[in-house]
Amino acid sequence: MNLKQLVGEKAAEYVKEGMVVGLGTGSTAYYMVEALGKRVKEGLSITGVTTSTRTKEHAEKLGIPLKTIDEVKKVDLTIDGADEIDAHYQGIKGGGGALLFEKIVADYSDKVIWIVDESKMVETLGAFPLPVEVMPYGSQQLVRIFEEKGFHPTMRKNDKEETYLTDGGHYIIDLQMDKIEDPNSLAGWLDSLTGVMEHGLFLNRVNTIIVGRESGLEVIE
Ligand code: ABF
Repeated sequence: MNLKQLVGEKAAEYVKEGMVVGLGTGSTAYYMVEALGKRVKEGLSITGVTTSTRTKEHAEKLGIPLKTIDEVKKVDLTIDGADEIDAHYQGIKGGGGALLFEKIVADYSDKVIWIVDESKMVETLGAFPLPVEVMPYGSQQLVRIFEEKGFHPTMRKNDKEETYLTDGGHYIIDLQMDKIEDPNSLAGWLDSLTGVMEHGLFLNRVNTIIVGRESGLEVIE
């Protein structure tokens, strides 16, 4: 069974007529967007607000009406994937490189649903490299700071081995933290660094988590 498809389609059921819906990024969110596209073809009237160029292109192909985050008063519901979720429902996102726009859309949403397969549920965050989105100007200074901290930073590359550029025109430095015992203080420290635009620690930002397990669906409210 395709657990990503299972949770993506389940999450699409939470979308009601007339909603402004934040459309997430990634291979799980893909199935949610597909399911919404089908419902739009059947007459559902919604407005999508996308979190990446690739989700925008996908939604446009399906005929989902779109507006930017600046053209709507607020977002009723955002549905997005995640890379890791710990026992306190804190998350790491950004493996797909869309963390800044994802966090912007999520933070202007009344409700946020994360959709994941069971492999994303962990005891403690950190096995997944923590993405940090940075301004290109000064990024090597940040690499040096992260190296001195022992965070094993790597500048993310695209599939042509060039420095990856986000939709926002920034670089991403991935940190290998292994275990993040205190995500709140790490997030506070990252936020204090000049040149850091955003990081992939999504703390206290989710209302519902839908987990696809081989044994079935788990909904955590
Ligand atoms: C997006 O969804 C990204 O932040 C994250 O990398 C991705 C989750 O991965 P996937 O759904 O493709 O497994 O929100």
